[in-house]
Amino acid sequence: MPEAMVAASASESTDRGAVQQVDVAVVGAGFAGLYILHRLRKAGFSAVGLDEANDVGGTWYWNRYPGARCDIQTVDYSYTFDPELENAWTWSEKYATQPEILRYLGFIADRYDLRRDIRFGTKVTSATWDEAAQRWLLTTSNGANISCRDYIMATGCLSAPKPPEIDGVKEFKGEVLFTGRWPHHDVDLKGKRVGVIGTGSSGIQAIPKIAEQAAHLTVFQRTPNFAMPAHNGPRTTDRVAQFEADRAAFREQARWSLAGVPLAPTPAPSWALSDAERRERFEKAWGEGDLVFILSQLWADQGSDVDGNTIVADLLREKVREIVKDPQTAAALSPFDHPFGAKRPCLETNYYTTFNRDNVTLVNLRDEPIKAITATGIATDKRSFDLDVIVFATGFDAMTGAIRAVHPITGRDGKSLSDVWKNGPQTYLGLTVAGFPNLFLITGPGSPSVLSNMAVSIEQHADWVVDRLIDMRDKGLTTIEATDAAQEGWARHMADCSALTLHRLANTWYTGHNVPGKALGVMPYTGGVGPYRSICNEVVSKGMLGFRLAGPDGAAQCNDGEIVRLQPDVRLVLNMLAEMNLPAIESMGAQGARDFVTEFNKGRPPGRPVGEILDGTIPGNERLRYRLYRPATPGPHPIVVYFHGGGWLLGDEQSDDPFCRDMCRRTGMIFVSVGYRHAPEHRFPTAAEDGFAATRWISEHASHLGGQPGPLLVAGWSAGGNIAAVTCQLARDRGGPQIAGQLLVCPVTDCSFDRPSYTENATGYFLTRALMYWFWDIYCSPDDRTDPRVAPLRGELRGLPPAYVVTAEFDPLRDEGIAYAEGLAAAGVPVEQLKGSGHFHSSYVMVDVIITGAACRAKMAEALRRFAGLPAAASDERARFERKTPPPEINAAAG
Ligand code: N01
Repeated sequence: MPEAMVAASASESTDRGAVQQVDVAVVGAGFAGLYILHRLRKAGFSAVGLDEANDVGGTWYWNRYPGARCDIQTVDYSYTFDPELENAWTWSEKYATQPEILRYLGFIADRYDLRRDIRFGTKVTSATWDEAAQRWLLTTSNGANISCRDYIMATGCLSAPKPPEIDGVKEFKGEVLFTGRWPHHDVDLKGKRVGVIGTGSSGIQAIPKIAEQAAHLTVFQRTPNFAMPAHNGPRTTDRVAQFEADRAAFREQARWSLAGVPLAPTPAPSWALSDAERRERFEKAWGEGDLVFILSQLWADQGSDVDGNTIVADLLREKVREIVKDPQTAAALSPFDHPFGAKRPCLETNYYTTFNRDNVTLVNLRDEPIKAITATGIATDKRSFDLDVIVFATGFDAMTGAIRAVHPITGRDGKSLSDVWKNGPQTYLGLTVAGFPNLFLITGPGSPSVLSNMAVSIEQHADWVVDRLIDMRDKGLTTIEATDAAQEGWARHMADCSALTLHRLANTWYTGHNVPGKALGVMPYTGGVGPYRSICNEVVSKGMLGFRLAGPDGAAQCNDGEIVRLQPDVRLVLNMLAEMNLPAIESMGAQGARDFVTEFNKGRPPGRPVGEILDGTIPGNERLRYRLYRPATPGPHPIVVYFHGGGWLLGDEQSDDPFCRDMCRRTGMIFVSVGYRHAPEHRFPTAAEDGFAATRWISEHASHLGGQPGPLLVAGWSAGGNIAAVTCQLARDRGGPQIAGQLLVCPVTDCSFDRPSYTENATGYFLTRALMYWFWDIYCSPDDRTDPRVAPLRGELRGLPPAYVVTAEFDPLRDEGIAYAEGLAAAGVPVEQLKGSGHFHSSYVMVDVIITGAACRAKMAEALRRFAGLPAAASDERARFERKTPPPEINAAAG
């Protein structure tokens, strides 16, 4: 780190020999450290706080650059643990300034008398787990070393400034300033030529203020960021009104929300809204001046789908063009390389208008990279800029920097945290690390932290940790440590959550990309504050699942395992269903069950648009209905005959509508969903025979339907998968039609209930064993059940079309699907399997809700295209949002 960045606090050594003995040591005296100290003291633990700074404040102590404010509304960005405190302090603005937030934290320290337990101006220089004593030994830069049983890092996520990685900083003869270590004295920029490097949140807040003072400001921008106006002002927003109406409910809703702010995400996807509706929503959000609002209230797919996101991004770019007068400058300020929200968006006050000023120049480093910092200023590879002051707003070694880099942390068996994390941070719940007993991280990697309202996350983390320490004390336990299995499970769950978002498509400090050489991967937990809270609670209710606990007199407990094995959205849906406490479907009777499903489906948003949807009937004795989905691309297209699910009893040709639309779009093929007849009115083998008859008719009328003549494809889900499999066998045995491939999604293939998945997943995953028994009883008498027309696994498997068999881990039908795939392979049929881990029976067809099913449907679509002899569909998500046109060259003086 360059000398200019060295922190201001001086430290004096006192009494190096003595060791301070405490129950708990807490590093950091910001939002987190202060609250933890308060909780620890109330719980009767002896504790010491340590901070390199000379006073409380944490990030707000250091980040005192001009324009620094919070960008979560202050009504949300506050402690909530003490209702009296909320009466005692009133914020003055919608977004408080750094001095006001610092005053607030000072007020907290005074109100709860916390300063007396904090050693300021003191850095921890090493932390080592002492196996014999079962305690941590901390060495410090100032005063006595510390022996503590528990060590809590409340060090913040954005507290270790990142070196600027630009040659020549030391050569510069002018003044060098860092937004993350701004001097405590007044900085006079009047009449000076100032250069600012960096246009993240810090730069975007500081630039307008610096421009007001400086003779000339040159902004060196490597990557434009999305920003929207804060519309700051007095603290009188709708959110404050909501808070005042019912404070407790407001706080509780925030605790269970996704971002720690009481806003429920909008359910409507972008495609369900008209252009005018989308515009209206966007303008409202733009006027609101609230990041959480715009990130959650526009349309449901903005954070998870490139197309939904691009609509917002385009509207934001349009705003930049409206505000910034010079079109070239506007183009350069328009983000082009990341989806909106995947990189931290910013709130701005006069940022864009600043580029209309005569004394401001934007230098686009994409066109002319910085070559070096020289004695007199900054040289790009095209020109030189003479400067009196350089401000580095270049960001932080986020999330891990403050934990890993500040001092060596040595855990069990002499392992260093830096080594353990060399390929990226590994934690359990973001709170603990296997191999590092009694070490706790507050808002560490793996916690919602920076993707949430930090105030809410900090309180939750601190409460969880201190409550565990109290429980352990009550039970005579003194050490707690995450198990490897739990930690690995958390990494998998983190990856599952990240796959739901667009974070994976952006190179940001969330992913470690801003620090050269740093291990890459999404570091914060992207599953949301409420779900995270429920997981932490579940760990406790399941007997501290994934933790090894021990006490001095041999007391020990370890309930090992993974806390979340389901996909995150599957977990949410199943929890929601459990909370609804619905009667068992099999208790409703056939008609009751049908009514229930119809009612249930009514609340679901429509599927995505396709080229055309037609309803028709298949002539014959029974005039079966069908629904045809045609792609928007020019035809004729291959045809897929599709059979819906529903246990041979429920649903119709419309009930898997979102799935058919989605697959029609992905495959570029016609889907014809067949309304086969149902039990109990029409028992076995009606559904099977209808399926075959419909397939034959569709094959004979392929051209008439606008499809390609020749071999068809068949597909089906659940009981529909059963009918698809049976149709392939009948078509082979009855002389056609020709079928080029079969897609079987969680199919019923056998009449045996003995396979392990029937026992493992008997209850709790919507399709239960009892429900399957009921479906079977209604459809097929026991004597008929081994007939291959209902148990295709018992039929001849040779000579069948190639198959793609999809199963779900938490599905009673899982093992019979796998058995069918294995049987096909053994019979020489080309077969591929997709075993969806963490998924349940309905995962793939709940298109609008189970977003994690999308990746599986993409694979199913590719399989169908292979069967039809079509090339793979283009799937480069990045290419879909990146603005390839390079921003035009920027003039020296904008505006
Ligand atoms: O840091 P950043 P920040 N040459 O990493 C550029 C929180 N926060 O301090 O994007 C040239 O976002 C870099 O460019 P690029 C908030 O969570 C909150 O602004 O890497 N440029 C980028 O433009 C925020 O996200 C508030 O290409 C270089 C900038 O420097 C987080 O802190 C206020 C460079 C760094 O942006 C970090 O924000 C402030 C180089 N060598 C911060 N190296 C609130 O309002 C880096 N850059 C509460």
